[in-house]
Amino acid sequence: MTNSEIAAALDHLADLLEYRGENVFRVRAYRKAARTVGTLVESLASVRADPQRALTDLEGIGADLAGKIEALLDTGRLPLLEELERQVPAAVFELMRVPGLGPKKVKSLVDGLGIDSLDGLERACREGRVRGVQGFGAKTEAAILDNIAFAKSPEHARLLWQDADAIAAMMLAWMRQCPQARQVEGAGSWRRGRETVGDLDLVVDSSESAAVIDHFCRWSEAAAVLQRGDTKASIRGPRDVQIDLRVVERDSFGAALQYFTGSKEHNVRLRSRARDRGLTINEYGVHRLEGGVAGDAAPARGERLAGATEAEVYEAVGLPWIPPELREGGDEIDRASGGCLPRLVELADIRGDLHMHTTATDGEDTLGEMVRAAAARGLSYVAITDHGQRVTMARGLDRTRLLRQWDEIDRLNESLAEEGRPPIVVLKGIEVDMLEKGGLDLPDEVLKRADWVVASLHYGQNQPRERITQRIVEAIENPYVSVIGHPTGRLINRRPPYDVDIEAVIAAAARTGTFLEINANPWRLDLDDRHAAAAKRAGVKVVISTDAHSTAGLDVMRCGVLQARRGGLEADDVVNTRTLAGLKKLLTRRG
Ligand code: DGT
Ligand code: CA
Ligand code: CA
Ligand code: ZN
Repeated sequence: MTNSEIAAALDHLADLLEYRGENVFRVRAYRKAARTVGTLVESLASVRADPQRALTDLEGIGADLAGKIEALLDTGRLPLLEELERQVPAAVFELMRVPGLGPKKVKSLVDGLGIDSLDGLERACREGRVRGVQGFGAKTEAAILDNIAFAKSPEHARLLWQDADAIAAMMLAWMRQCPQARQVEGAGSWRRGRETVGDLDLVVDSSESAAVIDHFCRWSEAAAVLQRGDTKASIRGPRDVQIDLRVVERDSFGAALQYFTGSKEHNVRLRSRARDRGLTINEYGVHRLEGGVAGDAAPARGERLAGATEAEVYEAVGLPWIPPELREGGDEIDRASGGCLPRLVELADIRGDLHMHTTATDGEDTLGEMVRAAAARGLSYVAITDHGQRVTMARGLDRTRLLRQWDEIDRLNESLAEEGRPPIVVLKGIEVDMLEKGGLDLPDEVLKRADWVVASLHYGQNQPRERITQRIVEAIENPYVSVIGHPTGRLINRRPPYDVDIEAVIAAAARTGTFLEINANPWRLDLDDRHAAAAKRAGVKVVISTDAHSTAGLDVMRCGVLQARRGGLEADDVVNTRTLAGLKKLLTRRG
């Protein structure tokens, strides 16, 4: 069994246990294990076969789960799962995949309407039968229809960038071990930092393409060789992702890297610019067009001008090198040509992280562990922003517990200042919830004592556009709110954004000096690149935050930085590139 099959089995087990109302911690343990297995790059079989390692070394895999995984590896079967499958209707699994349909709702639909498939549910919604079930209404019915359409769209089968990146890193390391490969680079949407990746593309510089292709196809994690030619090959890698390889000679490497990085739209525009200058550009290089310019039927290829590096390819058509994150076929060629390319923000510019959770609410690690992990990552300040009391599922903080946490932060800051130079400073924060009826879940007289307030909308996401927009604008206008967290609420591949007038949100943020978040969680990346660019145009400053729920969660900052770069953001546009003193100055300007 492959990792994805085992992850699916564990997820399925969690679904069935949840449907039967079993212990939530047990359900959560299976889900966590499914996530670990599903995002693991090497195969479980090879971890198990390695005498130096054990399945229980993997995060969230204890002895019981390791036993289940071994059973799956050995027999492809899991008795507990088979037993549960006999007891629970088959459609439950499919129905629980619809965003917003938890096990309780699915149970009501199955018991109430005898729904036995996704198509059956779609039909029942269209016929208006779902609104008659206890706990459902016309609005929920419409939302279910939207979400079925969303879940069915093929666009949502793409890998998250972070998951593709784990595979790309391993593949690149393998190919760099190939003695015949002089240069190895990843291209395509992975290199452009798109939020999801369809397949991985790889360009290798070598004069011995047969040896390079042999090496590529011999990769231990290749599940199958899909196609094999003289200078190109494709394999199916971990998590079923396709990997395309192209081998070129040294003097074409830059041209091939440029071509296979794309995007298609960017390349089309670049080609047309080349034609206008009597040049032709393809994956082998930039050449002069002999005796002709644009419009000629078949001009011959003349003198070669560039190809070894990307920089010289762009230079040959009169442009500076354009960062891959900007190559989406928007206005980047005009901006490059006018000398107006932004100096994009970099991970190294980031000095602080202003959104994270601890065990006080739904985080996995304590305040002290989170802060030390942030310091170890070189950050000079963090804000602790556990949930406010509305988020009952996460044991959100009421006033008393919050004030107690802030005392704990005072003591921590004192002991950190004694230990370290330069110390990391911990800001007293909170992630308040925008209530369904308007207002926030903690009073202003508490918020005004915070150093940093994130306001987010987690409940009532199906409300109409005006209502959602109004709730967010109201939060923006609260003088104690520093930033709006994940402003559209979308979860990539899982849940569409709530219906919000993002332009009105950006305008209100500009008017009041409130910041907007780029949530760096790879499922969120919210604001996205376009919204981030719009925020910049309106003069709104952006905060890139991890929203970490564990120390490992602090590492997603780079995903948020990538999204900011795609939006054309510079260090100055991003609040948490400031020193702590600079951040405080920005905040007082708001007050
Ligand atoms: P993906 O894989 O769907 O996430 O997106 P990409 O951008 O990686 O697309 P992919 O893998 O089909 O192709 C990689 C790059 O190769 C693409 O961005 C541009 C270039 N390319 C591929 N096919 C064509 C084509 O027919 N015309 C042009 N101009 N470029 C192409
Ligand atoms: Ca690709
Ligand atoms: Ca491809
Ligand atoms: Zn959060």
